[in-house]
Amino acid sequence: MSNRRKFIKLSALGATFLGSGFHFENAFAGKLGKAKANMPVVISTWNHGIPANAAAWEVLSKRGSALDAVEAGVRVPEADPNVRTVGYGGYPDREGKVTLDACIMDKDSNCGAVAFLQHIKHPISVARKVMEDTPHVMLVGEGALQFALEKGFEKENLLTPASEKDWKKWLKESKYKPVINIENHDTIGMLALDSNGNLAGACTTSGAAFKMHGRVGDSPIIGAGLFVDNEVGAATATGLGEAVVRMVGSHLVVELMRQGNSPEDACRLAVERIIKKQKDVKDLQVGFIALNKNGEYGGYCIHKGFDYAVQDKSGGKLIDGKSKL
Ligand code: SD4
Repeated sequence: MSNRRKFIKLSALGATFLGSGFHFENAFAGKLGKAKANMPVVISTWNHGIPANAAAWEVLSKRGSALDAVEAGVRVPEADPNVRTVGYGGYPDREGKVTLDACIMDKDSNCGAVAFLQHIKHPISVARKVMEDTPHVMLVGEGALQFALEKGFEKENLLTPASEKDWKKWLKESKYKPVINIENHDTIGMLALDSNGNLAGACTTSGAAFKMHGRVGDSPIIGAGLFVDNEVGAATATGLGEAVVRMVGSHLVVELMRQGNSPEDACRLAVERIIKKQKDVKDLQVGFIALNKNGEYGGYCIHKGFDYAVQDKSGGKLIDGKSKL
């Protein structure tokens, strides 16, 4: 986490506006319809978003699509064994099995997801295949694996020695208690606006560390871990998935933007809704990031310590998410 601090931290209000304008038939449009859009732009959760955004930017800066950008972007932490909460090298469940969740959504509200998928390093690319090559939205477990193998993905062991060691250490006490802002809640959720003004998003995770075998969080659930509405904006979530699913968090954030709220306000209102409905948020962390059609972005979380990465024409930066508590 310490290298997060090495990056420039700026307020989300510092988003600049470049390029052409948009018009929308909703409160959001009323407020921002004539503003000039900041595009392309990509944002993603946590400091592993910095290299992920750089990969996405490779696509966006060549006028590539937001969809291609978010897939390319999140594949970076998926393949990195040092990112212990996404893809290869992710913490296993209580049985020592690495089970992955991911989803992707495009400008036309097409979406695809996989959950409880084992042995495949890039669940986001399988999710995209579900979206593009099947009539379904979500495949899980054995079925998702079978589908991935049919599509040519390679079966691999995703449990690295480091994660196995930590699991064995955990086994000694076998306590499952969600802990705030340590490496067991570091999903990558990524949102992009491309140079054609189109939005897409991707979300991928190994889920809560040492979770029950078979547990699925918010990250592969469209509306919870990720939501994109190309008329308005996009949002994605990180933190304790159960709390996000209960509020259908990312969909809520997008609807709050539709009502005219800025991305940061929409994230804050969604966080406040979660806090209101939970009895005790002492050990509960949830963070949202959001990007609207004008390229404005923001984030908000329950407890301090959540940050998100942004890349646009002005360069890359890491922003401290504002927090309620
Ligand atoms: C989950 N939301 O499985 C995921 C974990 C997470 O940052 O966000 N980590 O509940």
